[in-house]
Amino acid sequence: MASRPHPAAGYHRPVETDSGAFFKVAAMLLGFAVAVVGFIALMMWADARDARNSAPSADAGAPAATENRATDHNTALPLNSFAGVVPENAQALAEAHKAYDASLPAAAAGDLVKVQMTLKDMTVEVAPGVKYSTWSFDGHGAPGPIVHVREGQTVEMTLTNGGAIPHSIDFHAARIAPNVAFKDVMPGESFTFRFKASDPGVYMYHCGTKPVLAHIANGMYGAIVVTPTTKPLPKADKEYVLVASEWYLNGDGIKEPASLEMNKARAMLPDWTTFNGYANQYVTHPLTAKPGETVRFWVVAAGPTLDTDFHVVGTIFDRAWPNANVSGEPQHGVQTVLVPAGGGGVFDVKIDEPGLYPFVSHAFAHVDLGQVGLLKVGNPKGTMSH
Ligand SMILES: [Cu+2]
Repeated sequence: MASRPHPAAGYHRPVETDSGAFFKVAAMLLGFAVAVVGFIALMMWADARDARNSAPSADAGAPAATENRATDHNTALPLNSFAGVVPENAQALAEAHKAYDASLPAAAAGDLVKVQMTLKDMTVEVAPGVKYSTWSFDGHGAPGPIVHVREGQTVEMTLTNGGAIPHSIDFHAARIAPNVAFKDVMPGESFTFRFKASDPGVYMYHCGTKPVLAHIANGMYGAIVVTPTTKPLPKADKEYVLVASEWYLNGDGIKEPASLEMNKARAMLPDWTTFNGYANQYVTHPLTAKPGETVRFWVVAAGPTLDTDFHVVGTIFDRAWPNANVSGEPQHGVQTVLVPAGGGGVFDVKIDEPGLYPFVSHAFAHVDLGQVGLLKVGNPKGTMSH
């Protein structure tokens, strides 16, 4: 094994010896340096501690401020989870719930499409019997209304702030100076801006007021579909819009409405994840298609933070436009496609065999938390076992 020394061994050996001595000295110096740095750090820590301890006496009138500083970014576990906590009559409540209409509305005619939304603080249900105090676009809850325009149309957006604090609207479909168009609108005021919908696809819109995490987590998001006209898509028989999002609750929301638990939002520990704002709503109220029809899903992941791995159980996407890049060529025969937070995707399925086909985020914690629905093809017998 060691029969033949490496040709360079004779050359390297003395160098190694020298470097060994060098490293010994270097290690000693380094050890000394670490000790000095450690000592300095200790002194700085002691100074900081003294400063903190003397702070209450310095601004005795505002002890709350000191407290807030200490807890501002505290995402320490455990955070109380209300995932899956529903009242006993949850099934009856789920059946009574009016599902968000996922059907893509017709695009408006003409060159100019006027869109008006009035922001409103309102209580919605995010799961059966689970109430949440949202800041909502247009008083419909979350997500906001589906906006549908054709490529080349100009959108005139008028935002009226009927809420209690400043809000704004950021359209991902727009190429526009955000400091001008997406500016904060004060309570009671309105603001109008225009943009040309030149880039087809499905895009998120959302409130962009700081902290954006809180405004999106509180329900301020929706989808705009820009149907391509330069290079039209293949015909679809049914078109549905799904906005995926997650909810972070400070209570179970059953006796009284929950509101945002910011620490959970920062820690990315949702209580519920949903399509169109309500857990499992299309399990109880499935989307429908006839056998052999082409169904198109326009999907947006609103987050505020988590992605959606879109998949339809029991079939394969005949066409998928990742990132909603409908100007490009679709992928064929793919199973699961990432829809990133703040992004979109367009998916065609053509299912011949009647049945119940779940659509999910295949990151399965999402399914457990409510991001699952059914596509009911034809009139199948029986119910979904999972
Ligand atoms: Cu807002």
